[in-house]
Amino acid sequence: MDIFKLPNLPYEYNALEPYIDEATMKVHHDKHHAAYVEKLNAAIEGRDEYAKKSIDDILKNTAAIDENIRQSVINNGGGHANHSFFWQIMTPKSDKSPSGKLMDALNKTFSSFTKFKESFSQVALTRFGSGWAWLSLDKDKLVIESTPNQDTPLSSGKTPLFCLDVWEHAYYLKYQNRRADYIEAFWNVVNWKKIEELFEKS
Ligand code: MN3
Repeated sequence: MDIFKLPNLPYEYNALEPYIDEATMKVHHDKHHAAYVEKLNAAIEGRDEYAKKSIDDILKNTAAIDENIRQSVINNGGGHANHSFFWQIMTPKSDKSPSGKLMDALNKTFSSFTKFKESFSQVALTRFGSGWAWLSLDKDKLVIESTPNQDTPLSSGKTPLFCLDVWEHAYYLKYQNRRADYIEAFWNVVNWKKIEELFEKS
């Protein structure tokens, strides 16, 4: 039996047009994300102890994963966790900027929302090869970082608030090699309401 399941997108495939196109969303969710789930399930097959935890909880303590499947769980479990999270922090009804406590904290940490966007975009742009850009909480501090492959800030004890997939599969159909244009477009579909919720909960 499959322990982990591919979640549905919280909106239609074409909902993020024109910023993120329908064809990309289809292949990204139905093929790439689905493959991570399938390979994760294959890696943990017959190991019931992995059914008792969420994928996020498993990735918070990678040292506890059986050594012979550890890298597969980090890669494919990370792929499942990261994409599940990524779909949630986007919306066709973006407010374009946060408000309340999150806006205050971003202003305080990065001196302005514009500066925060610049720093995050720069980190996303300069991630070499495949990976992710993140805004996370490290204890009480907001931090921007990038991770290679499907690594997650959960594994270094942080709480992710927001992320951007910068693997080529996330943008190549529409933007080809223009990662900067994809990053610029992404700011139009950020689900700040969801991110504020996560921030206030943590
Ligand atoms: Mn991806």
